[in-house]
Order: sequence, then structure tokens, then C-alpha cells
Amino acid sequence: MATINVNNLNVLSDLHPKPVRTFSYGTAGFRMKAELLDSVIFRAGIAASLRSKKLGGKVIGAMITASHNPAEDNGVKLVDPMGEMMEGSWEALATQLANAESNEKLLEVIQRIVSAQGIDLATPARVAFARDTRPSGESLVKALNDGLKVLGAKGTDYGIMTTPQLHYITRCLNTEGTPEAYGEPTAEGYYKKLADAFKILIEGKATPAPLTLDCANGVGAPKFLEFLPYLSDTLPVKLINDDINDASKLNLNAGADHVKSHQKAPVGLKLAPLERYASFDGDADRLVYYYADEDGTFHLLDGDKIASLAAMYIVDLVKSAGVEGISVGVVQTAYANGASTKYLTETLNVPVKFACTGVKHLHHEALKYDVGVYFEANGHGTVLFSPSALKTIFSHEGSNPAQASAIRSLRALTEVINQTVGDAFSDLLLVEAILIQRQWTARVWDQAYTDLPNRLVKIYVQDRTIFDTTDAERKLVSPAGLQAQIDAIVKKFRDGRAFVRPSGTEDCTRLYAEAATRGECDELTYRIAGLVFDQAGGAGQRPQEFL
Ligand code: G16
Repeated sequence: MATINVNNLNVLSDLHPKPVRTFSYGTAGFRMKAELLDSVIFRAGIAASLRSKKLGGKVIGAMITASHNPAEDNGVKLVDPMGEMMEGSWEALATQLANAESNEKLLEVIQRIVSAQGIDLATPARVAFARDTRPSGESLVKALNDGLKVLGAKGTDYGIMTTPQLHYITRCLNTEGTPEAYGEPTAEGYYKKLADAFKILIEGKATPAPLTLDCANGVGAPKFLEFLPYLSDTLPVKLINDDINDASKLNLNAGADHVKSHQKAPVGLKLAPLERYASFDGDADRLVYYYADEDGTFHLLDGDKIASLAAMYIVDLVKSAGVEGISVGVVQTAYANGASTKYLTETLNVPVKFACTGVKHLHHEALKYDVGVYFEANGHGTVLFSPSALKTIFSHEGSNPAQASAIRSLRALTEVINQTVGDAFSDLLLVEAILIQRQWTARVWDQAYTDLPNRLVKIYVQDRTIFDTTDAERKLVSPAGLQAQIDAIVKKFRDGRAFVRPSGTEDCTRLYAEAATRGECDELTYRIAGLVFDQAGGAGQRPQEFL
């Protein structure tokens, strides 16, 4: 029976001392100021090794990124073998490893996990990892590598990649040579898979007008440039905010999170009427679209609009293909605009389920449908096809040319969509393919339903851990009494809805509000933001009016 080399552990752990601080695995992994992360990433390497051993040597992914956060932050997301976010129960184990106060305690936690999980330490462990463009990534990779050495795991460094590329590669490595083989485990394999499927989806259609793509000055920029040749001029795209050499620009007044939160164009972009624009976030797992109408009014096409477009298209395609018994459902969070839920359930007649914030929660709900469309309003999401749906789609040929063509499109759809996790490249191709097939502009897409005016804002407080929620994060249970005060304000606004929850990725709380008109929504937002700031230890400047 293999044992832990304690001397090796001590030597390596001494290189990555733990600061006096408590860490927790948040909405998407550990995430904070990069200077605090060295020991956390080292221990995440141990967590990934243990998880791999537990799963019989399957490859676990580790992505070093802080996604939409500012440049000085960083983090790590751990990826399970099929490319999905690591199982919830292991987040607690990773947290215990991160918080062990000394080498002795760290050894104790490892031993406890080994025994509780029935792990055979002799099982080999494999970990695939990559990082985004943040300068801190390089030294954090060293910490991760040291973590892998503790239990002798084999690490493979995929260099700089988008988060969804690493998720894709993890699944490919684990399914290689099996009937579920997902693709070639390389960036090239990823590009080819997506581009080939996209070309099938748009066969015979005219090339669209150019898309302007804001890359948040993040990893999406060099990677999309690398990807473009595979599309062979089928999709004209002009990149902006593509400077990865000046790290301070990452996500700064640019990218999907900025556009969604501020509901305006990113820095350096003047919107031409009725042209279409899109933004990635810093690690290219989120996507939002937008356009301005003739009078310059800004229109956002966020994750809810993408989910609605995808659901509409898939429902139509399933019907046209004449395939029986494929249920389509959508998963949203409390951030979903009320108008989108109404459109999905009442116009498209598709069931909608709600999950807590975090794609990991939505993903698991979406697995319950044959075709599960899941999107967060912030533009993070994808579509999952169940094994039985795939079997049906790939075993039917259709009894007439129209059905055969719909089946061909459905098959291509299963390939263009990254089924491991929300992926801005793949989602962009999905949206573009639908718009091209329908010959729709962004405005026509937008007309499916009208969003209730809404705001998503950050409120900075001294200690966000005093916030606790219930009811899928829609109600506060603490600070005591605050929810009742929020309810009293919301009641005064037509179609008013609002909730406050602590962020799991940033040191702030988030407030979402919607109401019948823009003016009422802004007033509602302002009043609740002020209330929370005053009653719950606001930090820095009191929230300004949102006009
Ligand atoms: C991550 C998660 C998303 C979540 C977002 C914000 O996104 O993957 O599911 O919506 O954080 O979470 P919170 O409101 O808890 O801060 P990303 O793109 O930053 O990895």
C-alpha cells in the first residue's frame, strides 16, 4: 500500500506558506488577489491529484484564471473528467486543504480525505492545466506543479488557453478511444470541431455583415485570432479590446461583465446604428450581444436572449426533423429577466427551472432534460444533449429532404455547442448560425420579447460574509430584518422585483432589480442599494444614482 512521502510534502509545502486567512471555494473556484493565492493553488494541486486518484486516474482539469475579475485577481477552477465543474462535495474538501494551518495539519487533512474517500494512493493521478493571460499566472503554475508533486501526479501544461478550451481538452482526454470520444485533445482539434460544424449549419447562406467583437483585453483575443482561419471567411469578425500586452486593461471598462452591468458599450467603441456587437469576458466563457437603434438607444442581448434564441431554434428544428420524444427545457437563475421566462413558458411552451447562481448548479439541472438549455443572464451558459437524445438524432435519417436537412443541422448543433461548460466561442457560433439561417438582424432577434428594464449592480460592504440567502438566493435571511425592508420598497414599484446576494467571485454583494419602466427600475435600484449600504456596513462611496 503506497504512503505519503511526508518529507517531500514538508519540503514542497514550505515553499508555499499559508497566509493567516480563511479561504473558500466560491461560485467558480478559489478567487482573490493573486498575491494571496500561492498556497491555495499549491493545495489545489493536491486536491486535483486526490480527485484524479479517487476517479481511478481520470484526468482532472485545473484552470488558473479569475475570469471577469480585475487584472490583480486570479484564481483556480477545478474540472471533473467530463469537462464539468468539480463535484460540489469536493469543493468542501478543497477548502479544507486550503485552510490547513501547518504542514502537519495539511498531512492530516490529506490522510482524512484518503481514508474517507477510500482512495488508493498507488493509483496514478493526471491533471491537465492551463492559464489565462494574467501576469500572475506564470508563478501560480509553478505553485500548482509543486502541488502535483506531493502525490506524484502527472501534470500536463496546456499553456495559455480560454477556460472552455481546457474544459474541452479534459473531456477529450478522458473519452479518447471510447464510443463517447469527444474530439482531439488539442486547441486545433477544438477549432476544427467547432468550425466544421458551423460551416454545415450555414451551408448555402449568404455571408453576414461583419460582427464587432470586444475581447475584454483577455485571452479570447489571441485565441479567437487563432480560430478565425478555421472559419475560412464564413464569418467576418473585427476584434476590439484585444490588447493583452498591457495587463491593466483586462476587463477594464470592457468585456461581457462590464457591458451587462453598465448596459452600455465597452471603452473605445462607438455603436453604429443597427450593427451587431458582442463581448467576451476575460477568460472567454461568457458572451453578450448588443446593438444601438437609429436614435442611439442601447439594446442588450444577454444570456436570457441567447437562451431564448437557442430554445426557439432547437424546438423548431426538433419539430422539422420529425424526431419523436425529445424534450427541450431551459434552466435560468433568479437574475433572469421576468419577460424571458414568460416568453419561454408561454410563447415557446418550454419548461423553465431555476437554479442557484453558478453554472455548476445550472448544468446539473439541465442534465435532466433531453436537450437542456442553460444560461445565466450574464451570458454564461450552453446546451446539453442527453445520450438518448444523441442516439435519436444520430440514428434518424428523416423521411423527406426537409427532415433530412433538419437532422443534419441538429447533428451539427451537437458539435458546434461545447457541452462541457459555457463557452463564448461556441455560443457565438451558435448565435451567428441561427441569425444566418434565419437571415435575422440583432434587432429582429431582440423583438422576440421586450425585457423588463433591469439593473445588476455591485454594492461594496465591509464584510460580505454577513449576507446569507434562501429560496434560490432570492431572499436574505441575514442581516436580520434587511429583507423585510427590501420587500417594503419593492412593493411600491410596478412589476418590481429585486434581490441581494453575496458574490462568490468578488468582494462585493450584488443587487438585481427590475420594474415596469427604466425610471422606476433605476429608482428601485438606487433605493435598495442605499438601504443595503447604510444597514449592512457599506464600504467606500455610497451608491450613486443609476441614470
Ligand atoms: C462565475 C461563475 C458564474 C457566475 C459568476 C458570478 O463566472 O462561473 O456561473 O454567474 O461567476 O458569480 P457571483 O455572482 O457569485 O460572483 P466567471 O465568468 O467569473 O467564471
